[in-house]
Amino acid sequence: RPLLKTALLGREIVYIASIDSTNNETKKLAAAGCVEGTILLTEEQHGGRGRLSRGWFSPFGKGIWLSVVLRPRFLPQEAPKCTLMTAVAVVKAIRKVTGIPCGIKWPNDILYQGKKLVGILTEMNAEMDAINHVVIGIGINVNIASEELPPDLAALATSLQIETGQPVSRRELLTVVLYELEQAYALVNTQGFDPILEQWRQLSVTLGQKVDVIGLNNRFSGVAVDIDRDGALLVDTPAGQERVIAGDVSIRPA
Ligand code: BTX
Repeated sequence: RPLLKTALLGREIVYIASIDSTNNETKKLAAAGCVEGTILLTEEQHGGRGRLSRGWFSPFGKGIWLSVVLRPRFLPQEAPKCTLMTAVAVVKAIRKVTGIPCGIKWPNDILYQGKKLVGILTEMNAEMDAINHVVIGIGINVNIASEELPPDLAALATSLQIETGQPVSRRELLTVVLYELEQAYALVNTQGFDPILEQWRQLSVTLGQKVDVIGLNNRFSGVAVDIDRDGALLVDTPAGQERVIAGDVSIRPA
């Protein structure tokens, strides 16, 4: 694999042409003891998943639909920050390969001009105080044409091909994504999450924005001012500062 510039990520590569969800299959591999750094790639998902049982549109040959197995030594409560780490890595990779100045919408989306290019779904398996594995799912819309987007996504989603006006090499982008993710993971392992959180702030499109926060039972508006050390979003509202935890809310520009 001459193109890969990584030592850990991709040392085992599983390729399955068509699958329900790369995260589902990768969780099985991880539970069965696959090595850290195993990746699973597919051409299409017929049950691609987002957060909160939402779907992820994953048409054949048009994207990078990928899951990565990590076995980090940090505490289970730190695992959600793998999403932030991955977002930083993928933004850097897309900027390097395509020049598109995309940014991160807290917590798990990469947008360009308000439209979603990438989704990230981190799932963890832990026992007691130790992580067994983390599966990071990454969906990148690479060569989807605008007329191929389903009507409900037309206003919400975009792809690298739509934005650059030409096809983008999935092979090249994949190698840079894995390289950047390996760098980010190495940084976390040597220096903790603080440097990544700082990079995340620089690449965020959410901070400084007026947002509506929509939870299961509540809803409020405010200005997103920062993320804290746990990756929670801090929102200033007329009633004071709210701390918003990923997983149970959506946010949208107000
Ligand atoms: P999310 O819950 O933040 O976003 C899901 C929402 O995004 C959907 O409800 C829909 O509105 C919109 N959407 C669906 N498909 C697309 C698309 N292709 N492009 C842009 N917007 C879309 C985001 O969840 C996390 C998605 C992770 C996907 C990866 S792919 C590999 C791995 N396997 C798997 O099943 N999921 C992950």
